[in-house]
Amino acid sequence: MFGKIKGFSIKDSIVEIRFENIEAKINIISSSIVNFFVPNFRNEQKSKAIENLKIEKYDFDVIQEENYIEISTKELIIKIYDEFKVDVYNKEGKLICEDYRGNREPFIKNCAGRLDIAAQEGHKPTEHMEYEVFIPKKMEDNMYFYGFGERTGHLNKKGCHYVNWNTDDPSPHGETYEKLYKSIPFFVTMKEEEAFGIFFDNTFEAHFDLGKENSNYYYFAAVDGNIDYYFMYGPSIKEVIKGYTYLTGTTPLPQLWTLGYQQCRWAYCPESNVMDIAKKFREKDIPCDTIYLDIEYMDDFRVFTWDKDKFKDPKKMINNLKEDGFKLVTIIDPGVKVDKGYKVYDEGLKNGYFATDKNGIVYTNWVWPGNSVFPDFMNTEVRNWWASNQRIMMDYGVAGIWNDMNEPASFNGPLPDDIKFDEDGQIRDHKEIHNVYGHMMDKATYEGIKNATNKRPFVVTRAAYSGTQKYSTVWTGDNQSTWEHLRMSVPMLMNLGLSGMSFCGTDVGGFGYDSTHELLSRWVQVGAFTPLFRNHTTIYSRDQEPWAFDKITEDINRKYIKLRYKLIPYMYDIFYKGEQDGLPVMRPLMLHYQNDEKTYEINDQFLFGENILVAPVLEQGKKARMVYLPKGSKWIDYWTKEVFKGGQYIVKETPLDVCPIYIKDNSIIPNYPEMSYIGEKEVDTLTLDIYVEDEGKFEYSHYQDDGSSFEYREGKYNLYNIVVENKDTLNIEVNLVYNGYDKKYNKVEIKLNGLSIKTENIDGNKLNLEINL
Ligand code: MIG
Repeated sequence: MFGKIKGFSIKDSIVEIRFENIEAKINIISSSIVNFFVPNFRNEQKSKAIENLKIEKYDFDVIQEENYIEISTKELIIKIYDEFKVDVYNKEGKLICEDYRGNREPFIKNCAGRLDIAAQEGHKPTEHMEYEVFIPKKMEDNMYFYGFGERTGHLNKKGCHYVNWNTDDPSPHGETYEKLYKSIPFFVTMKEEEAFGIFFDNTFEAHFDLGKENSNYYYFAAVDGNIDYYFMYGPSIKEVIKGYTYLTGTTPLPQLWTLGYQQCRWAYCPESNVMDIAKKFREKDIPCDTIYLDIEYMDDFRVFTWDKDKFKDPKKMINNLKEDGFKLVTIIDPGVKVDKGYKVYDEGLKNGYFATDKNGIVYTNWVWPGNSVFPDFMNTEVRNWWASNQRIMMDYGVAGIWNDMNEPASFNGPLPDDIKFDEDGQIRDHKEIHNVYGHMMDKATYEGIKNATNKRPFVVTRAAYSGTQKYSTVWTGDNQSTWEHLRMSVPMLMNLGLSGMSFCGTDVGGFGYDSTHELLSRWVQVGAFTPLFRNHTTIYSRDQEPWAFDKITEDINRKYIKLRYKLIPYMYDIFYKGEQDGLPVMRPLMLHYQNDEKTYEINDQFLFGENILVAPVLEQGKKARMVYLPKGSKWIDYWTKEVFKGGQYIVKETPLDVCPIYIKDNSIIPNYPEMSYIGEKEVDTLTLDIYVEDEGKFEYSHYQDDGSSFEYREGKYNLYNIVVENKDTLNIEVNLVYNGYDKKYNKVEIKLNGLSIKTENIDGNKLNLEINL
């Protein structure tokens, strides 16, 4: 297809390589991030995921050898051969990513000698799909694959095949599912501590085959579009994630209240039901910040309206909720009801804001409001209009918007490939924009809320593409109240986190089917550590609020929801750092222990930030579980304070109210006092829970701001540096090292291993506390 190399030229950061038949552009974004672009579909390179890409300096060399062109940066050597074959070496000259040069050899299905019958039934003896874009890389032994956004199955994706085509499939998502609601064309490959990432920025139906077709190669491919992919080097996975989020954006710091517990169901309705739920939380002393309204609050599912029979005075209701410390989040679907006289429909129709068929006639399909039309979110004017509609909800006092059905989902068969969208003057087919439809809706929603409130928008979305993390929190759609789905939620959320989606969660308790006392008890133990902590269930399922079962379940819910609130300042610190380095809240162990092979495939444990290891129970009736403690550190059992050496498997007994939690030795964890919701109490004491076993010195940086506005971006925040040195004396120093926000802590309280202390009662040790606020 490409032919032989003819020559090259350099323009700023781009090396243009002329092949016989086509030109390729290699953009050296940094010493470790390189974009490979071939305009085989369209000349323009217009990413939906990457906005405002900055290339700071051009620092690379290019030479032409006899049969290849070599580009070298400080970290990489890239060799480009005829037919656009690419090999990447690290600076020590080790080949780290090699193009596969052999033929495609799909796996064979035996078909038991029934070839003719098999063919009649639609089975092909070989599994083989043709693509317009097809990039195969050589598979090696001991390769691990992570990322790919929201996927069922396990942490390591080797041997699997996945498809990017945003899909709302209401049946129970099994391990074999190749596609779900989100399409994140990004993955990390690791071999012997050496990791790199690939971001394949193609919005068409894309495929990732990790050695399923043939164990000699893995590939990424798409049914159409350009060759457009980014290679980002590690060698640490952390660096890869940093590179990926440098391109597509990091998760911005959320409002503090969004980190509290959230209660949802399809659907709290009417108003009295909502108020009862709110009251119950306070009566039962179970912290909660947020209640959701699902589709039933709308007037016959017309978006941006209220059913005034069921909700007489939404503003008043929301105010009453506010007085009790609750925020309200409402659902919004993209489908606009076809209905003359309904403002949103009329406006959109008049201005040509809806997608059309190939003849220019407004396209309709069936969703919740019945016959509906689909806003053309590819168009800036339409996005601005949708953004301005957010104000309707914000004026009622709604605190956040939950975008559902934005794959887009449809009940009357899928949207045809050739439905037309107008990307600011350029017509695009549904086939091209399907996977970014939700992304663009989220972008509009984010902008609208930002304009209306000037606060950090809280948007929750079901569909997403790479880069959606800049605009929205994600949840994993319609899971089921089954142990299988609890088990899968852990690797699923870890891979979402590695894919830039730090603010993510699943429906705690499970959405479809009926939860049980034990399942909810275990699920809330995971939920307490997932960034988005929301209990949600479907319309005809059994109730699953924290009190919906027996007293034991209620007590367990209270215990873990309270633990969550205690850890919010620690989580907020992770979010603050994550906005800079792209690292997620919920992390697979290998992210921090890449030199410990035993961590590479741990599916049922995770790190909450760097310092807290969680090993939840994910099976019914399990009274004990094995826990792996990574090497290089000691670990302290959060409940018993027992100290363990790292690099070993231990067995932890797990009665129903115990989720195994281990704190890394040399940790400093800021805590909140008990509260029923964020903002209930002014927190003027900085409480630091310190874990220290051995002699040594360690530090921690703690962040503080107003918890809601964008002023932190203008420097209105505080940073505290905490230094602990344990020798003959335990020295703890707390220093305000950046002073930009006027509300500060005026006291420091120290806990050791979770226990409040006074300076005089530490056994045999002296505590020297120096505080400079
Ligand atoms: O077709 O709004 O995933 O959370 O409760 C179902 C009703 C539509 C799907 C969402 C779910 C929500 C439900 N929605």
